[in-house]
Amino acid sequence: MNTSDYIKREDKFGAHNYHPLPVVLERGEGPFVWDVDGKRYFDFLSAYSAVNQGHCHPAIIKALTDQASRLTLTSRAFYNSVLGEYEEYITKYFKYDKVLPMNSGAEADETALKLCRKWAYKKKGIKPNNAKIIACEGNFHGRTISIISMSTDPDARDDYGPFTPGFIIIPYNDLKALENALKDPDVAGFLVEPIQGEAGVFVPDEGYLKKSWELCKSKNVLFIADEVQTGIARTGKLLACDHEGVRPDILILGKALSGGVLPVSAVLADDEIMLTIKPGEHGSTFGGNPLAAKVAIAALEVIKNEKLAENADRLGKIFRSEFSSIKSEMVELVRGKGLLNAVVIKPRNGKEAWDVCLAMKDKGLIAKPTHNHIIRFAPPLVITEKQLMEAIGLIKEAFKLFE
Ligand code: IF1
Repeated sequence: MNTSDYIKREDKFGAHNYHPLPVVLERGEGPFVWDVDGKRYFDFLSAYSAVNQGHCHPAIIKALTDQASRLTLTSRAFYNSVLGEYEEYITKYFKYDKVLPMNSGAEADETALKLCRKWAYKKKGIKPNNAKIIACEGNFHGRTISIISMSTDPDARDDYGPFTPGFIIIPYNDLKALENALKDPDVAGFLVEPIQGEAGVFVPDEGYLKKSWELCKSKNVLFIADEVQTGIARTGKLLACDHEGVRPDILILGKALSGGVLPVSAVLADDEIMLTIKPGEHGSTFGGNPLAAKVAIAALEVIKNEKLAENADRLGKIFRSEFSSIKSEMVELVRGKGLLNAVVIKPRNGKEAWDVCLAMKDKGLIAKPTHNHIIRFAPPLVITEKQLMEAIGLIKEAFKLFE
């Protein structure tokens, strides 16, 4: 089978809910992936930041295979010998009283919304069914019906109604709008991405998170951070909220929590909030399974042992400064934090971000456009400076083709 055969087969038997770059991958190691012809690429998407620790990290794969042959799933109807170890590990790691384990990012976001509503009725004293949660324009929190009920992206919403009520949508990076929305006494929470990923790696003004947190505190409203994409060292700190010294009341993690090995997500909070949910009131068949628990411990260990936050911080600065030196009329703007970066592309001679991505693929580097005119650059955080410079060389060569 060649590349085109693989693509045709997916096209014939799979739903058409994606439009991938025409490359068929079969192997990965560290910052690299290889296609079915054996060609090597720098992976500059990292599975949307799930593979921060690099592809097939040996310590994570060892944790996976060791546990896989012992016990993989018990359900939460019984205790297992690993879950408690993981719960202790992750709560000490992120400094919260409790964790609620889930699988996908969307499920963790849903969990946070439910937790916030429960807290609103049990603790804040909001009248039944009246609680509201504030979210931001341009958000991305996943694909469930309640989550897309907060979305402002027509692709995510159109023809999926009716939607879940109880959300107030305000502009992102707008403290006045937040202050105004918080006047409603039925507001229970503010859900925010510290950097908006899907919106094109939109970094808010310095101080936005800190001031938002303070505004929430003044109104007894929970500050809920979706760090599914920005968390776990991606932006140069363990959490993107750490850049402003903000401690969310509810912290949502996913993606790199497993190093890209399995879907593992988590919601962290202190007892006052987390213990409002009682047995039988929320859960998941796979959440907290021993395989995921061992993988997540290993994945978080790698982040610490290999100082990946420091690496992301240092190499991110190099990346942005190298990129600003690219003399291409197509490069309009480079923005980001750590190794979560995006380049805004100005179309030229009918060529746009998609064409640049095809050219980079030919040169040996894969990345994906978002919103037609933005390319996200987010390599695994294990990439070395030497490798990063080589990758930037390939990107420069690709841009030259459009001059
Ligand atoms: C896809 C984007 C990235 C997320 C945040 C929750 C979730 C995500 C902040 C849900 C997921 C993904 C999913 C992926 C595309 C992608 C994405 F472009 F859409 F915005 F990463 F930038 N919160 N983000 O970013 O997590 O349920 O998927 O595990 O293909 O839909 P999930």
